[in-house]
Amino acid sequence: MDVSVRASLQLYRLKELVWYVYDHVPFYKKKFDEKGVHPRDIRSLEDIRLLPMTTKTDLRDNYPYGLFAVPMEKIVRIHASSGTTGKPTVVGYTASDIALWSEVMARSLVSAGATKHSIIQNAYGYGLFTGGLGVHYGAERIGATVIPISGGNTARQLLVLEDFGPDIITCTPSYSLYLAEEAHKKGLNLHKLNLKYGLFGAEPWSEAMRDEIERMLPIKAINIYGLSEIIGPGVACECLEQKGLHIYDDHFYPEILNPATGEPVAPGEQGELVITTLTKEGIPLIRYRTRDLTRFLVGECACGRTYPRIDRIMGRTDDMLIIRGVNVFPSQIEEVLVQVEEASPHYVLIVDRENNLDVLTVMVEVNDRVFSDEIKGLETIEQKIRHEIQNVLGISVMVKLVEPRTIERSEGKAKRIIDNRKL
Ligand code: ADP
Ligand code: K
Ligand code: ZN
Repeated sequence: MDVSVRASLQLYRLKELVWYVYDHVPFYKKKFDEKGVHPRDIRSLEDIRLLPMTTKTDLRDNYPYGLFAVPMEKIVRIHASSGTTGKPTVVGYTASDIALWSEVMARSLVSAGATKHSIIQNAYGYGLFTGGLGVHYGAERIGATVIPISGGNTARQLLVLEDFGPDIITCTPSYSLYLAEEAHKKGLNLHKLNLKYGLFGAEPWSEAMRDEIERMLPIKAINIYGLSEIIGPGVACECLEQKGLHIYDDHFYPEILNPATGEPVAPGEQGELVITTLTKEGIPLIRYRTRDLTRFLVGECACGRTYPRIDRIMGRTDDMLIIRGVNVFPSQIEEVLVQVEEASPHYVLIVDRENNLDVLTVMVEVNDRVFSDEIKGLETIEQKIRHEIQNVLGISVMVKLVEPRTIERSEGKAKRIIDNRKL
């Protein structure tokens, strides 16, 4: 679509949207009123800057369904991602939202090389996490064949890779490398397989990592981006040019703002990606702060698509860690620790990548009263903490107890994270 034609479509949709949230979401009516802005004030796309922003905290404060714009009878699906309180952020989809999601995932898959002849090994997790079902519906939408193998079970993944002949694999970038290494160990020649393309996302990765993946696997590695608050995967995706991610701005209107001032950055400069869902029904969001840092890439893409392009996500404005695709905030771990009697709130999170899989180690001081040389006692405490964290986050971690006052104290903001992963 011509950029100027799309601009009129966006404006039309934006106007509809502001009326829709004003009438259907009390939270937004209140926010608009407080800011002194009314739906009729939105006359141009630039007027979007008059609108209030929405944050993850707003979602959490209205947990679980407070920001839904429709009654539950219209919601056909719930997904969720983790949040700092240990409670997840909940999103709901109407039938038309599922159709929209399928559409943008179909676009993503096609731009990554898929056709109706493709066989797609979908190794994203199926469940509350949006990765699995997002790819699944997009693949069905284009008439491709989906193998819904979900995440994990590496031996079976390799068997399917070898025997079912998929030409596309979808998973986190780190898992693709892990699979490649395991295949190598088993003496499986990946270059003899039918694989051609990989669609990777849900965690940050770099050009260096892309080179590594493309060296280990006979594929083009394509970057896909999304977040459950906006829709899930399929907000933006690279094309085969591999020069930035096309963001589907007929549905997800992007702004890149200075996170401190909320003002737009200069063209091509890095800032926080803020997205307005132009067409979503279940939980429409106005100017949602993703906390993901990126920049617009200038110029046209050789593929001919006219969607704007964003650069790969370069970081976050908050301290969220992504461990094997799962979002983890240090505060979630802290909350577990304060409830364990023998643990102190002094801790450091160390993230490593071993065999291409993320390993999170929680190093925590025991409190004065309990430190003993008796290894057995310590092991029990470690196990207890490990178990509790697993319960809250749904991922396994390593726990290492250390003596009181051995973790460095800081005078300012505590340094809680040592991330040794080289992206
Ligand atoms: P989903 O359930 O769609 O993974 P989450 O809310 O769990 O959504 O996680 C979304 C976050 O994951 C994003 O805000 C971003 O930080 C990260 N993410 C997703 N895709 C990518 C990507 N391709 N590159 C870097 N980070 C990504
Ligand atoms: K994620
Ligand atoms: Zn392109």
